[in-house]
Amino acid sequence: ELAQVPSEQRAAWEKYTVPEGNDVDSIARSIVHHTTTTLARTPYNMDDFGGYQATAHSVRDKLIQDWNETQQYHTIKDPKRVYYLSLEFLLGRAMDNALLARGLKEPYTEATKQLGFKIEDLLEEERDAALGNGGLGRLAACYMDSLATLDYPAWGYGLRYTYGIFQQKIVDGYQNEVPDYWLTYDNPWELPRLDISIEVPFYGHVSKYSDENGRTRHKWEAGEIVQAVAYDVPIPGFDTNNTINIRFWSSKPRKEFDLAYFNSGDYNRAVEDQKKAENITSVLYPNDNHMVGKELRLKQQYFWVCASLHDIIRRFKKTDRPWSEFPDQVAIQLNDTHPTLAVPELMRVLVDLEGLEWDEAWNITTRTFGFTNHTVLPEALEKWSVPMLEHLLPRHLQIIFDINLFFLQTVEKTFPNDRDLLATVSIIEESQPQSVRMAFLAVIASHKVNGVAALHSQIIKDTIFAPFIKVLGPDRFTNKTNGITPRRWLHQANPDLSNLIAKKLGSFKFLKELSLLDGLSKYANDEAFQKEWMDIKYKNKVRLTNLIKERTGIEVNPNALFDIQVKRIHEYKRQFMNILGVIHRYANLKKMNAAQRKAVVPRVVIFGGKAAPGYYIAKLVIKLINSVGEKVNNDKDIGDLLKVVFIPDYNVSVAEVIIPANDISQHISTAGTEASGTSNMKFVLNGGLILGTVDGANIEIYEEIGDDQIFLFGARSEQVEDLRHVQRYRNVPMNPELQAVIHLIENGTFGESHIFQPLINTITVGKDYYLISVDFGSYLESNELVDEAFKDKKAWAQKSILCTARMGKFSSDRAIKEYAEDIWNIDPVPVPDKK
Ligand code: F55
Repeated sequence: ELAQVPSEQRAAWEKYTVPEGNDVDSIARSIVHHTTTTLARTPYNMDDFGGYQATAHSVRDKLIQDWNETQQYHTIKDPKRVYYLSLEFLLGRAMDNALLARGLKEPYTEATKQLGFKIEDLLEEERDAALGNGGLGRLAACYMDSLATLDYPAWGYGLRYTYGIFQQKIVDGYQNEVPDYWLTYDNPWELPRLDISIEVPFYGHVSKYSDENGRTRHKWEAGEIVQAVAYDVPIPGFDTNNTINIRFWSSKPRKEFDLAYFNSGDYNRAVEDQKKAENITSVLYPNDNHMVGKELRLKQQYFWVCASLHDIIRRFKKTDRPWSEFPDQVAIQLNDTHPTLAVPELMRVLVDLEGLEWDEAWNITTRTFGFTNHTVLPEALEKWSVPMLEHLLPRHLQIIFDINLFFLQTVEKTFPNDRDLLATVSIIEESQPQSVRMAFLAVIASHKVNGVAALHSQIIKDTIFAPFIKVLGPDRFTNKTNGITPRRWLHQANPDLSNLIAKKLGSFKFLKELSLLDGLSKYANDEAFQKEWMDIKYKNKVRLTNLIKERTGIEVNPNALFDIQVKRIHEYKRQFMNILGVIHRYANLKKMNAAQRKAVVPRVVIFGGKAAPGYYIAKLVIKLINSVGEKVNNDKDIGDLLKVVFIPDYNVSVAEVIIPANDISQHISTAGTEASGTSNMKFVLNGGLILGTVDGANIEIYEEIGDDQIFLFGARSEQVEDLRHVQRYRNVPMNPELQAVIHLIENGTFGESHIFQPLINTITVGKDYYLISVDFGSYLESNELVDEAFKDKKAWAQKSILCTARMGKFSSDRAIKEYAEDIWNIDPVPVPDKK
């Protein structure tokens, strides 16, 4: 279907296809070229930002070439591909990652130096691509890196939000949100594909007709059509040619002028409607683990799913295979329930548009989809109101009801007369109004459903999906423990440590085979190596010290124990318990005499993270942290013994500075609430210990690194239900240390106490849903063990080395291979070198 270059001109194309060199000269030439042409600037009018832009365009050129080769090769080979559908991709910066992936960091460093720049300064000019909330979006980014690096033929599909996650400013201790208008100065990492556009219908009604075989068919006549335009972002594999694609859709008004408005002369109305179309991809919803039932969000989901599915189908159709082979060519992974409308959409395409029988269509659908669940928190489980769905997507609602009907019929056959069972597994919740349980739809339509850590995968089988084990059998459910990419989270974020490891192990192979890190274990006790190791840790702590000074004005001592909790602010993650523990520590210090203080391990407690703009309690936690910091940090009596820091605007690029500087990090969710956690893996990979609960991936990290490297405390997930009951209905006296801490807040030690009353009420007024008062005692004990352990510098260095050495399991490469083999059934397709 591609228009070919006529044979007479082909020689010319070959002749002028001169590959650009990767030597310093060619690179400098391309940077200057982009300066004068792409940017229309001159050497007399350059700054670091211009330097970054020109360099980025030069790197982009290289990625585009690899990307082209990859896509052409895949088109010829036509292997089964995986499509990762995610509403969030939290990619962070691209330039350093691309340079390291392509082995071009050195010549680019030299070339930019010759032009008068420092590469570190240029890298700092790049804005984060922040199209995600937290763990779920960053996981998608790590998975794309692994898919590319392991040579899989894979695509990501997402939305090109005009506004990513908001920027957090701290004003008077409170969080303020500033819109993240990230595309202001153009984005060199995307390729606009204005030729690839898909029409997405909304609203309207469904009509019935008889086809030539007398069969009843359905036709959806849309009331509104919006255009989806593709923007492609290349994802380079590390040390391989494979360069895969994330296709981000942007909504635009339809090219065709709406004749109805034109004819009625209602120009203003026409312009209004065009703006509404662009609105669909305006903004990322800033809630993590919380669903909001807004129509615009539902529109985003269908817009994205419809465009993506039609793109996938268009690619499949190029090879003229029968529909029965669709699942042999296409695997689609649903990243949480957000893309679940892909299920009724695929059914609609197959049954309404392609004329397949329902049963065959359903067979194709279930063989195509896999579904990853990321949470059991009830408020995060997506439910869409039936009337809203009916209005926006009338045909999809009918299909969902049909899927439910046929499913309940099979259940009824195996378990006759069990009305309760039918009601529990029904996709439709009989609420007022009715609603669609998206997770149930995703479970029923997928051949595999996975949780993201061993405990979490067990919990979903025991709780939210328990009845489906009975109905569908146990084989549909599986575990895929999360992973992180060692390229970004070790090599890029902590280059000194990566280099030291390579020196010790003899190569950088560990970056693609992380279990090789195990080779460090035998040096864990080697004093010379310990010194090199801890010198790097110290340097990283100095780097963070500088960032803290720059962003908060607070001066901290890099010799202190750096204790870090950075993640979205949420009650279940219990940052509140952390700051209550800090207050306890402060009160203890105040009571000590000089001799006692001498024995204290100085600690810097570091927080970071965004609260959802509408999450009142989470925002109060931020205020409390800042108020405690204000008091403690300015207490002359305390000095370096305790500092409390809230780093504003936590994001991927800040994480790259924070994580390598950790001595210990906190992952202290109420047992059973944090599905996995992934920052825990990043911290340990960078030689940090963990203070954590027996939750999510902490458990598997413990199994790998051993109990000398991790401080676990608190109630176990099996106990949580009973404990909640006891908290609620029995008159349990509060832990006296916690009582004392609350008293300090209430008596105004940290400023006006009435501000914090609603926060205090969450643990005092008969509920304490997240069991802070239950775990507080063991939390304080574990904190003391941490202090003790840190006093023995040699033992600590050994622990730090063993942490890194034993993290092999948590590479996203391991996770992706498991997905590829157990769920997607896809093979690597290595792209050969250019001739
Ligand atoms: C965003 C929007 C909605 Cl509607 C629901 C959830 C989210 C979201 O951001 N979830 C999220 O980040 N979940 C996290 O996923 C991680 C990757 O699997 C887990 O490690 C983490 O435990 C989980 O909370």
